[in-house]
Amino acid sequence: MSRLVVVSNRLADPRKPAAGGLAVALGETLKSTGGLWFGWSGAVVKDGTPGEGELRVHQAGPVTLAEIDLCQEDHDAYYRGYANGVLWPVFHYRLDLANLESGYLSGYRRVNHLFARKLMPLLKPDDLIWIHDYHLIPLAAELRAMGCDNRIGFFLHIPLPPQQILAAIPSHEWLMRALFAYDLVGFQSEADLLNFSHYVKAEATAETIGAGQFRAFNSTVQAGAFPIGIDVNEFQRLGRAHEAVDTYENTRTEYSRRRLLIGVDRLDYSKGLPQRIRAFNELLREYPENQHSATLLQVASPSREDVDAYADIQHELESLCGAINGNYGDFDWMPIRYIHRTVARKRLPGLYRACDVALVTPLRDGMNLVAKEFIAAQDEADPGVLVLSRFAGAAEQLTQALLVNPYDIPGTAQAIQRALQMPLAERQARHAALLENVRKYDVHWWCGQFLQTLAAVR
Ligand code: GDG
Repeated sequence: MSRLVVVSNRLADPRKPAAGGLAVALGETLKSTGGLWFGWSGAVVKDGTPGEGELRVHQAGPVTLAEIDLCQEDHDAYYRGYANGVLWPVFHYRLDLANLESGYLSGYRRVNHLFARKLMPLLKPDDLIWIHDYHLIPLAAELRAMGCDNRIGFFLHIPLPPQQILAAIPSHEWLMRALFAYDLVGFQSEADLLNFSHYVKAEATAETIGAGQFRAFNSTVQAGAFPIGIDVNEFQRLGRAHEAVDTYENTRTEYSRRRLLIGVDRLDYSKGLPQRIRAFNELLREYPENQHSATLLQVASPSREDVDAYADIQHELESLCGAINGNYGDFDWMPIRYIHRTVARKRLPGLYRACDVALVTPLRDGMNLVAKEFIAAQDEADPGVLVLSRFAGAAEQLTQALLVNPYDIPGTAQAIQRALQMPLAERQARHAALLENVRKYDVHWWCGQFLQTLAAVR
């Protein structure tokens, strides 16, 4: 079995309890193959030289961790500027928020070149290389230019937008051509794969030469949909531990007479938070029996606060929540508990289980793992209901959820009302089907499927 080499923007130590399902799943495969994980350390060196960074290699059991520091200028251009100021908004269909006139592209290329330069000497001829996400799209092309002939796979964790949106990026052709340096490119959903297919056929006159195989730019790439999952067993184990049980009990005691709704998101404009809050407002207005009864617990964990669009969404959300609490709240009831903090991962399953309804209503999302975590955390005898945006990748799989259009505020409010009133038998039937799907297509399935496909291409 070949050694696995994982490359991601941010290095995660698979041994740390804070690591999510992805780090755990990749960690297991890395362990079994004595693998290497390469990525940015998270450290920004104030007066470092652009295109340079110190590499530190250390052993974590059988896994080798190789981490590199970035200087301020590189970090600003590559991470904050291009990856999160251009690619993230455009890939989430938000041209209005993209900083397309910026000169960040050179920094993005410089850091990908730096990653390749530092990774290259660590590689062995048989290694299977798996590169993750939009920060590192040109990495394989950089490695190829240095003579790397290994099998290289790429997985895009975020959506791929339609051709007409992608084409607004001034260097879109360069970016998409870079995908053809990979042997395998994986997307979250069939919709993303279809967008890829349309783009390469229209912009690069690509030919399809077999199932999921595209030929363009004198190269052939295999492309496929590999919907990511969670580690269901690990999450359910977490749910049985005392931190989660305490959270469950304390939440139920605190809100004993209330119906509870939950939202857990990074504070990001792609997550549809203002629309969700407005739908909750509409619920209270249109179905007043929910006043003094329903409470929305919204966790919005701080994210990318140095990018302007993120500060704007934070202010919008604070003002919306404040207005609703002011208009409807009473001395003994507040409609929204808005928590702008990161909640400990150990508490999440208990929180999910204590709630009657989950609101997972992104405007666009590659997959959305919160939807899957909520399903995994429910009490099968008395499960909660998932209200899910049709624009989350997860909607292709979780068809037994109540699917909503998050832009349709009255429609979303109506679905929330239906969720709150759903009879036990229907809740059980929907949840059983959802859990079966979440269990079958878990993170180990995803990892195995991708790596098997990668090992078999060429
Ligand atoms: C990207 C894609 C795709 C959130 N708040 C807290 C917290 N979280 C955890 C959740 C979940 C994870 O963060 C969020 O995952 P999502 O999938 O919802 O979203 P992104 O962060 O945007 O991830 C996404 C994913 O990559 C994987 O491919 O599904 O579409 O955008 O696990 O539980 N965790 C803790 N406290 C919080 O306050 N501990």
